Amino acid sequence: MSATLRIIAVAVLATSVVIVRAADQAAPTASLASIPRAARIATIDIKDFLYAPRTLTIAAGTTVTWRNRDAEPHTVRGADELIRSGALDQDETYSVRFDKPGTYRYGCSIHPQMAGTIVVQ
Ligand SMILES: [Cu+2]
Repeated sequence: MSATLRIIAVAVLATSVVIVRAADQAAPTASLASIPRAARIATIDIKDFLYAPRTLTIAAGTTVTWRNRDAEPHTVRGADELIRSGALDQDETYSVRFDKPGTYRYGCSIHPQMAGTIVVQ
């Protein structure tokens, strides 16, 4: 390969790397609408008798999973059947998919001081 060809080959390779990097960086700015429904997930930890985060804002279609990190059992109960877990022992989970926009308040039926809110946009 001549010196000129070698320089051209290196230039083409370098350009390819730049294009791939630009595509990678564009991904995080994708709008919510372009994310497949199946990919919309969120997690709430139950720890130290608190739901964390206490208020969670999500897009419609998101599945929320609560995980009990405490040794004590907890529940996740809303005003109706949509949010109605049984007692969750340590490391047990409970999931609900939220399809309708609105504000959903819930709490623990065992410990009335525990409260959380899901805002579905
Ligand atoms: Cu509880």
